[in-house]
Amino acid sequence: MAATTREWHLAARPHGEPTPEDFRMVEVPVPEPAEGQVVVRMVVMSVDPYMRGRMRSGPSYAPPWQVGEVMKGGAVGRVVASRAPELPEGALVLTDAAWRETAVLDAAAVTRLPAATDVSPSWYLGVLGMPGLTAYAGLFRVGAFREGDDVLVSGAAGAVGSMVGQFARLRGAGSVIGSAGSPEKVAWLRELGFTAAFDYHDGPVAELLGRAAPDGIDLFFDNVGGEHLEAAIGAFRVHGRAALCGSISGYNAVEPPPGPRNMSLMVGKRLTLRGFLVSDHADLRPEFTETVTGWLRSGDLVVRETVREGIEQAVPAFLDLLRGGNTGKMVVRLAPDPD
Ligand code: NAP
Ligand code: FER
Repeated sequence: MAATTREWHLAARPHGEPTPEDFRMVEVPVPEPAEGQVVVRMVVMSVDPYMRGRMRSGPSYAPPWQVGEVMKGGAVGRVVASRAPELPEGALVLTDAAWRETAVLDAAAVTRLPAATDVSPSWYLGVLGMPGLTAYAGLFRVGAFREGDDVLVSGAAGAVGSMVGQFARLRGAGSVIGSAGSPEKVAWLRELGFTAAFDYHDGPVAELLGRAAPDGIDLFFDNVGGEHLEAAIGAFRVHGRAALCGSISGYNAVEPPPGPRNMSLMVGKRLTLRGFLVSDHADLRPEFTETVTGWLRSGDLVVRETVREGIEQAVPAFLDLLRGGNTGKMVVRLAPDPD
C-alpha cells in the first residue's frame, strides 16, 4: 500500500476567476486504518461548478473549504485495505473525500457501489450520480415537465444539461432547444436529438433564442443565469416554468451580476421561477436510477465525458470546467478502472 498520498489543498481564496496559485499539491503520509475504517484508492474524481462556491468563505448551502486543508469532492474508489467487515478489499465505493489519491475513511462515510460491470465507475459521478439526479429532479419535479412542452436548456452540453435535453426528448417534449458555448458543442447537441441549438457567443441570447424558438417556450432549465434567464423570461408563453439549477455565468463575478430587466413580464405571463438543490430530492433516487439505467441499457441515452489523467490534472481540469473546456461530465482519472 502507498505510504504517502498526494492531495490538493486550498492555498488561497480567489478574487474573481481562480488561478493555479489558489491551489497547492502536497504529499502526506497515509495513516493506518483504525477498527471500522477502510483505505480507499481513488479511481476517478469529480470536478464540479459548485466547488467554486466552496472556495468562498461566508454563508452558503455547503460549508466552505478551509485554506491550508484538503479539498473535498465526489470520487469513486476501491477499498485496498479494510478493517470493516461490511467493506471487503476490492469493494467499489462512492466517497466525498477526493482531491487526493488515497484516503482512510470510516466505513459509514462511504457508499458501496455494485461491482464494476457494464457501468463505468465514472458514471456514478455523472449520469448515475449527482448531476444526473439534478437533471431528473429539476426537469420532472421542479420544472413539472409535461409531454409536449417546448423546453429550453442552458449549459446544454454539460453534465447536467446534456441529460436534461435527452430526458426531455425521451419523455416526449414538443421541442428541445439547447444553448452552449462553441460550434462543436452545438453540433453535438444536434446529434443528441435536440430540435435546435445555438452558440450563445453568436449574438444577444434573446435574438438567438427568438430564432431557435419563434413560438416561445414552456419550460426553461437554467444552468447559466444572467442574460439567458432574461431571454427565457421574454420567450415564455403564459404559465411558463423555470427550474433554476445554477447561474455559472456569475460564479466568478466580483460584483453581483445584473438581474433580468424584464421581471415585470412574470405577472402577465403568470410565470413560475423555482430554484432547487439536488440534495432536497434524494427520495427520487430509486426512480431515477431505474429509469436512467433502463435508458442506458436500451441505448437511448448518450453519455459523454471529458476525462483528464492524473492527480496533477485535477486543478487544470477544474479551471477548464469553469471556462467550458468540457463536453459532458468532466472527471479526472486517478487509477486504472477496477476489473
Ligand atoms: P457543466 O455544465 O458540465 O460544466 C460547466 C459549463 O458551464 C461549462 O462547460 C461551460 O460550457 C458553462 N459555462 C461556463 N461559463 C459560462 C458562461 N459565462 N455562460 C454560459 N455558460 C458558461 O457543469 P454541471 O456539473 O453540469 O453543472 C451545470 C450547472 O448546474 C451549474 O450551474 C451548476 O452549478 C449547477 N448544478 C446545480 C445543482 C443543484 O442542486 N442546484 C446540482 C448540480 C449542478 P459552455 O462551453 O457552454 O460555456
Ligand atoms: C448538493 C447540492 C447542490 C450538491 C451539489 C449541489 C455535491 C450543487 C449546486 C450547484 O452547483 O449550484 O448536495 O452535492
